[in-house]
Amino acid sequence: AELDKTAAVVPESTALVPAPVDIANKLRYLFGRNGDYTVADAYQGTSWSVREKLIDSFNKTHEHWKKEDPKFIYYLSAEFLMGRSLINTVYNLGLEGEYAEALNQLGYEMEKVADAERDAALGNGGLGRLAACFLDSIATLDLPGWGYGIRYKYGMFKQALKNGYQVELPDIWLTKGNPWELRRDDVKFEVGFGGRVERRKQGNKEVTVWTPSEKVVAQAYDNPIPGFNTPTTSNLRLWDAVPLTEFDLSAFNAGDYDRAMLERERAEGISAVLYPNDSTPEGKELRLKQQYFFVCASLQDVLSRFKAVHGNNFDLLPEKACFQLNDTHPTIAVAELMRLLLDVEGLDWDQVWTITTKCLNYTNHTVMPEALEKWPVKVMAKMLPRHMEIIEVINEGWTKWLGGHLNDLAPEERTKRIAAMSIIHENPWNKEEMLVNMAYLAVVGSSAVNGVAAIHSNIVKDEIFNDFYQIFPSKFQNKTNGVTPRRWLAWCNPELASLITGTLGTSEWINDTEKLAGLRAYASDKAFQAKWAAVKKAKKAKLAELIKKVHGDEVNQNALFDIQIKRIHEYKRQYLNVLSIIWRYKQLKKMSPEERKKAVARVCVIGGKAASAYDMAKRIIRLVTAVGDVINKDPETKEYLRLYFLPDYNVSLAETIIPAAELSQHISTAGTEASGTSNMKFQMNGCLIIGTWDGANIEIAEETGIDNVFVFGVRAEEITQLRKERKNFKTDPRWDELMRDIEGGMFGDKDYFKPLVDSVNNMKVGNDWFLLANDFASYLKAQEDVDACYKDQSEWLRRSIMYTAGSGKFSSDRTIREYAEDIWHVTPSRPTA
Ligand code: NTF
Repeated sequence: AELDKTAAVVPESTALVPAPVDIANKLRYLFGRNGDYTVADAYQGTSWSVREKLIDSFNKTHEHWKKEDPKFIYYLSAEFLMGRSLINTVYNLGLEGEYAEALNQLGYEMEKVADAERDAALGNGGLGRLAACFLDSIATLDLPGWGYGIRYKYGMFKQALKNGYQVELPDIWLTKGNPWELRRDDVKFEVGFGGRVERRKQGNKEVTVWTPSEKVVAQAYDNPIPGFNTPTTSNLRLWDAVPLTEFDLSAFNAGDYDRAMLERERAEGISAVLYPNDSTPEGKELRLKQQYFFVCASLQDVLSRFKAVHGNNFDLLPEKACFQLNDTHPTIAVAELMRLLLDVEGLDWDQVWTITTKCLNYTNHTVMPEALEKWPVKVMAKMLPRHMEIIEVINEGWTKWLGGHLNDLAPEERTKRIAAMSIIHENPWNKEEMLVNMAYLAVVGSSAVNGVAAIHSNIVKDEIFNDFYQIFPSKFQNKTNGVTPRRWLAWCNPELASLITGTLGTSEWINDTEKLAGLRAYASDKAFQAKWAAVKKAKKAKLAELIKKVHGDEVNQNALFDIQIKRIHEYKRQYLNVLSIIWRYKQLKKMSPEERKKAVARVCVIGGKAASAYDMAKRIIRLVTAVGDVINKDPETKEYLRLYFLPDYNVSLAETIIPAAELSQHISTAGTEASGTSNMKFQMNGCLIIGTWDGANIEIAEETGIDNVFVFGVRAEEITQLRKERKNFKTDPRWDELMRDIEGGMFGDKDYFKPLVDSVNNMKVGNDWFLLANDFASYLKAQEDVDACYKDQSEWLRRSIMYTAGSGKFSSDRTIREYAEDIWHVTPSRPTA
């Protein structure tokens, strides 16, 4: 075996080959092309060339970290919504000049070439994109840290429209290979499921042996993550599920070819698809399998590296590694880390519990009660029998401890409280069934628990986990979300970035967004406003081009571009937006041509995917397209109002839409949107916000100046009472009129829209859970304020500049610094360039 290893000095990399030659070489030797390149070829050649620089930086960083052995943060997440990599990599590595020039020599433009890349869409929405922004900041801040997740073969479905209805198509994103990943054939771990658990005597010790009935292999793929303005390149390690043996040989020899192939399919099925649900978990067994699969492989991987350096000194583990659980999806890590240290390493329960709780932390991302994951005990006991045992023992200890801790409560009260806080509890809808509450397991098993915006963290403390908060107040924290200013301002809006850099006299704001505050001094400067407006105009022209491409329509580029892009969800209230658009349309229809000329023209864009099984959300999409069909064709009004649904909203589409937006809508029922992060991206790009007093909108308003934001609607504290008083609520006559219009078939599809009307209009039976009717009047008023402000372009531009100037807080660098200091206790470790 020794002979396999070379002792030779490895020569330095090929970094000195000029980029155009290198691109041509890649095309020649990887793809067999010699001239006559297509844009897609240019993308491939460029990416495979850039990849090598990326790997050089990746290797240097990891050699450095290996030598230094710093504490690492591991971000465990079922989703990473990375989007495209070429532009981000080239810019983060500072190679943009070199590669733009190289492509020019070959006859191509960087932007067009970059457009040939497919999005890596291994996430649903906010939670997955946040994870991607966090990786960018972790690398940029030189923090030793990796992401861990699943390499789904099919990411988020592609959304198409057929006659105005959503249809879902598979996202086959890997067909042309993926230059941004590196398969690690030497990094594989077995992951077991099912089977039985036995106690065996080993000397005078009793040991527990789990013999799974099914095993698969987790194969590692590394996705290097370049930091900006630093030599650090960190890593996102994704696991692919493959069969244990290439074929089940015994079955194959016995002539049972079908069974051998089934084995393969069963294994590959684990990492095949991303569940396309946002905010509501899918209680499918395969989902639990996916969760355990990536958690088990990731923990084994970390422990094996730890052991290679520190042997069995596991008390040191919390000083070398910590794990952030991105929502409850990776919560099985509590039981898995226990199992590995107890059964595989042979440590004692108390020691293992201390280590485990020191290493883990949990972030909650939603208050939707239906989103808190609960697995039937039966399912878990069958798939993960040893973990179920461990969770039972944890829960016994926990409830017993609670009994002692709560001994000043009256006995009845105490029993009730303990039952309410038990990790394992009855299903309230089916008394026969017991459930494992994954959020409670995460809270009990973690050192820190955090929400993602100030208001949300308060709801976490005061409502959803209040019982736990009373016992462990210091466990609960807030970490307001952020977004990377690289992708979401500097790279997606280079025109604005260069205006900012020119004005501030430095590009340091890209690493230190607080410097954007320097723009406040120019907010009322007419000459600066004119330059600011020119950038917005250019970006609007690009979006207009896209609308033309998708819908075939020319739009009025002087109109206000009014945008709502996010997952379609009742709590996000796209429906309320549509109602106000219909109202606007009806007002325009009543006006004389002269009056219309004075109205503010709007181009409204709505985009977002509906979970495939979310019927109401799909009806909302159809309502958008149906209303658009009527409005966009109306010769009287079409100069003044348009409504377009842009299909297949994803990261790269957001990169085109956000810089062009003038008004963006964040209108969730107060108390329902944990944070929102696109609001931060819009803010950075100088887009005004109309929104409720919810999620991060509140903090954005604080930073921007509350008078610069169009705030409307009831407050979170009022919601419970308003829901109780639902039956007595008197709707606005304008609302009633709109309900009659939709019900009466003004937009066709009467029957299809009936459930939508009923869902908000039948107050008698306690409908309209998200209180659209309550906020309707104040929303229309806020929209009038928007129009009035837009008529005063200088005031509008002043506000727009104030938004960007106030966005400093919402860089994910700030968020990650807070995690690093308050929760992870990891410090920067930068390799030399
Ligand atoms: C989302 N949660 C929230 O709905 C957003 O408000 C928030 O900005 C992001 O998380 C990121 O924190 C989810 O996607 C999930 F899955 F938890 F419902």
